[in-house]
Amino acid sequence: MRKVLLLQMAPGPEGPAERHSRLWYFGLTLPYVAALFSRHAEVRVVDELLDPLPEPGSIEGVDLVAITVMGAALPRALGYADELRKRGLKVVMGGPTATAYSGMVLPRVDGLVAGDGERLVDRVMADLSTGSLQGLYGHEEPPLLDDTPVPRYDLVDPGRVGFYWPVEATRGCTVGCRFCLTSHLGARRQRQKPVENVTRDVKALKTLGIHRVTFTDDNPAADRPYFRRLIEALGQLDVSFICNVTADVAEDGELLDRLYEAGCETLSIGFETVEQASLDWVDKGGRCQVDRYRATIDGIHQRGMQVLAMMVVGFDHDTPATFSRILAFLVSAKVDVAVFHILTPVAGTPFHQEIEQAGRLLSTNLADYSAERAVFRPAHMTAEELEAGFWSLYRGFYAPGSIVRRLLWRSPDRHVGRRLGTLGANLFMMVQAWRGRTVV
Ligand code: B12
Repeated sequence: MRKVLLLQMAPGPEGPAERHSRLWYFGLTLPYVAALFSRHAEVRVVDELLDPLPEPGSIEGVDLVAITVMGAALPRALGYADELRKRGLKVVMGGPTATAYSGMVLPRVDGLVAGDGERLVDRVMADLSTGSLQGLYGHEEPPLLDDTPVPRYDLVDPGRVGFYWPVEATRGCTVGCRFCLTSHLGARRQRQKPVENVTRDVKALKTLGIHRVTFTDDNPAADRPYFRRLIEALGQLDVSFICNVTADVAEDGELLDRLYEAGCETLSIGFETVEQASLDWVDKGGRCQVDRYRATIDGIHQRGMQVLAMMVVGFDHDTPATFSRILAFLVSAKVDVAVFHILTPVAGTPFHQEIEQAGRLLSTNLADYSAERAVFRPAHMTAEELEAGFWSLYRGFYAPGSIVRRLLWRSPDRHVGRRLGTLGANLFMMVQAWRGRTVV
């Protein structure tokens, strides 16, 4: 049996990474890619967000090192790959970031898996056994997701992750936000796993004693009939779940009822901004209107679910006043949890092309592309003002007064345990914000 070492790299500059004792929100990539490789090999997994990577010189008895990277992790991943290859180890890399920056990655690995790992991992392993890794592995057409393995959840240490475990139903998004890689890599198409595969994965989690799941899907409701079938099936499984929807979907009262009945605890929504001009620029304005956000949030709360707002700052229509407008809106609407990002021009998106052509890029060092740094020149403020505004917004949202107004000054509901959990999450984020840390 071949042996594969599968690694997830932490973000940041080269050198030792900042590690977490626990990952409160973890992705599906490692357990899922491990399952793809497990069809051919014995797999060992190291997540650098949690544990140090093995010293390149100490790796023995491994046929292939497979690396997944996200965003700002790419420069460190390439440095590590160089060290491994100097010692004769074979390295393949994959994930959306490696795909978007394939020109940078390809010369420094033995194989780059561009796009989905399905089918391509089989080809990599076949070529590995004949000693003929091919460099670039890509799809002519993105594969169907009808034969997906159960993620290797058994490789995850429950003591080192949060309460919500990742599950995936769909891949790709049809909306086409100008800054988002998912839409553009996937050509604004969505592919779906059969609902039975999703329920099978949730049942696998239940056998491990996990009853709370979070969908990694960007937009699982893009195909409404599929989404309804999914919700109905989840409703039979007695689990609680979190999932993304677009703000317009969350205006559908009947759908909200079905979601609540099926066990949905929290809807995560990319509101992005409270400046309608910015939302129009994103290309989301056609379907989402800022003046309807408040009613959308109220509708979700009235049904006993919570709202996680995903916000972005740094649009060309944003000014220094935008930060306080966003904060005032989120606090008055009593949003339960929020995640903030600085707009980041990722290669492969229309936004990146515009910013590059306009000569507005301030940094091309991907280690800065963490969504906490201003890596391009904003239109109506300086880069320093954008970063300062981002931190003031983040700290303001998780300030004690804001937490009290959002979570405690409101009519009690019957989900006492859940409310306490959200309060705990807010207090944790308050500490993180003051320590200057965002990623969970
Ligand atoms: C969960 C998640 C996180 C978690 C990660 C927790 C963890 N590391 O365990 C957190 C919240 C920490 C996070 C942080 C960030 N994230 Co993130 N994240 C996601 C999310 C929602 C799900 C990832 C997932 O589990 N997908 C499901 C798995 C199965 O799919 P997959 O990872 O694509 O893997 C498939 C293929 O890509 C391939 N594959 C992947 N890796 C490998 C490796 C090998 C060897 C092979 C063969 C194949 C392969 O095979 C898989 C099966 O087909 C995605 C969006 C999405 N829907 O994918 C964004 C996403 C990956 N994140 C993104 C970004 C931008 C970030 C941040 C920079 C900004 C931010 N704050 O969100 C930070 C950066 C962190 C860093 N390392 O620098 C972008 C990446 C764009 C880019 N090129 O940079 C995405 C695509 C979101 C988006 N729409 O823009 N994220």
